Order: sequence, then C-alpha cells, then structure tokens
Amino acid sequence: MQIKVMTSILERNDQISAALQERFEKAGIFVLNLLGSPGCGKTSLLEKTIHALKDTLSIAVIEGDLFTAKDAERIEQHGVPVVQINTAGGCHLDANMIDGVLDCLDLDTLDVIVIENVGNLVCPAEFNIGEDCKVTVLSITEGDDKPLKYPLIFKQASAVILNKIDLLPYTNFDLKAAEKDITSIHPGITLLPVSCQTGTGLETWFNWLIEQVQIKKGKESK
Ligand SMILES: Nc1nc2c(ncn2[C@@H]2O[C@H](COP(=O)(O)OP(=O)(O)O)[C@@H](O)[C@H]2O)c(=O)[nH]1
Ligand SMILES: [Mg+2]
Repeated sequence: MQIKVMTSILERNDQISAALQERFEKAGIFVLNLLGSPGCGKTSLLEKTIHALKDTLSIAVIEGDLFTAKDAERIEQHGVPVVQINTAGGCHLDANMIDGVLDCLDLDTLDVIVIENVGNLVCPAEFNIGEDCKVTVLSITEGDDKPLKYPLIFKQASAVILNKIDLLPYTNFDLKAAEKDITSIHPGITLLPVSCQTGTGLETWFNWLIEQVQIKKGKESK
C-alpha cells in the first residue's frame, strides 16, 4: 500500500516538473538543481559563480532550506534575484514548491535559475523540480566512501563538483578512488575538482555552465 502512495506522489511530482520544464523551455532559461550534503559548499559555489558570471549571464537563485533565510541573505548580497523556500523540516524540494514561487521571478529577463536544494544526499535525488540537469557537490571532508553509499544522487547528476580540494593534504580522502567510484556509478559523468576557498578549478566549472546555457539557447532558437 505504502509503495502505491509513494509512486503516485512521484508521478504527480513528475507531471508538475514536466509543466515547469515546458515553461522554462519557452522562456529559454537553463535550470540547474544543485544537490549535496549540508556544508559541502553549495552556497559558496553559487556565490563564486554569481561573482564571476553576473555580467555574462542573467542569474536568479531559488534557495531551499528547512527553516532559515541565511543562504538567501548571502546570495542577495551579490545583487541577483533570490527567492527563499522553507520546507519547515521537509528533507527536499518538490516541483510544486518551485511552481509556487515562480511568480516572484521575472522569467523574461533570465538566462539561468540555480535551485539550491535542501542539504541531503538521499531524498532530493528522487524529486525532479523542472530542472535541465542536476549537479551534485561532494566535499573532501565528507569522505571518499560517499559515492558508493549514496549512489542515486551521483547517478542522477550530469556533473559532480568535488569541492574543498584545498583540504586534500589534511584528510585521507582518495580523490582518484572517489572519481573512479563516481564514474562506475555514472560512466561518462563530468567531474570537476574545485576549491571555492582558493578558486582552483572554478574556471572549468564556469565554462561548463556557460556551455550548458548555450546548448539550451541553441535548442530554443531551432
Ligand atoms: N576549506 C574550504 N572550505 C570551504 C570551501 N567551500 C566552502 N567552504 C566552507 O564550508 C562551509 C559550508 O559552506 P556552505 O557554502 O555554507 O555549504 P552548503 O551548506 O552546502 O551551502 C563554510 O564554512 C564555507 O566557508 C572550500 O573549497 N574549501
Ligand atoms: Mg547552503
């Protein structure tokens, strides 16, 4: 019985997600669902990305958080539109929540919406929220065993950002082993080792993001 209920929740979610995708498609907006554990550096990555690209791309952010507006306040300081969703304890964002806040954004003016999901390596991977792709952030301090322990979030992602590589010398994290495990879960996935602290690798991430936006715009004009 419980399985049936869960299936119908996911089916309903997928319907709303498909409607959102259509809306984003019409507006020519590339939408990214940013996933990862609490503290892996999702907001830091966003701050660096906005700082570097805000003259190149028109970016807006939707922040998912259990209770606070702390991340939205950080993003607001960078001068881009930001909307906060509080899930009141819910462990993930769903398509209906995104649908509910879209009127707060001027879709006609945007190239990219990044949705920072609730920090969690499990539930957010199950729910599509109208995105073009998911990107998962894994940080060095979380341990290199996490890809095999939480495979779905790596299987669903188009790219994995391995953040905090500045901390590699101080941990037992085996970067090669983690990359091998992620690739075994998702062959051909894009792997981007970065440090939001030192800036190492961020240029490659910025270029990947710009390329995805261009691919989307190309599709739109056809
Ligand atoms: N050493 C180091 N710390 C980082 C890096 N990126 C983020 N942090 C720190 O990690 C903590 C959590 O970052 P935050 O962006 O809030 O993570 P979020 O919870 O995933 O949004 C903060 O104290 C950041 O300053 C990094 O590349 N290297
Ligand atoms: Mg955050």
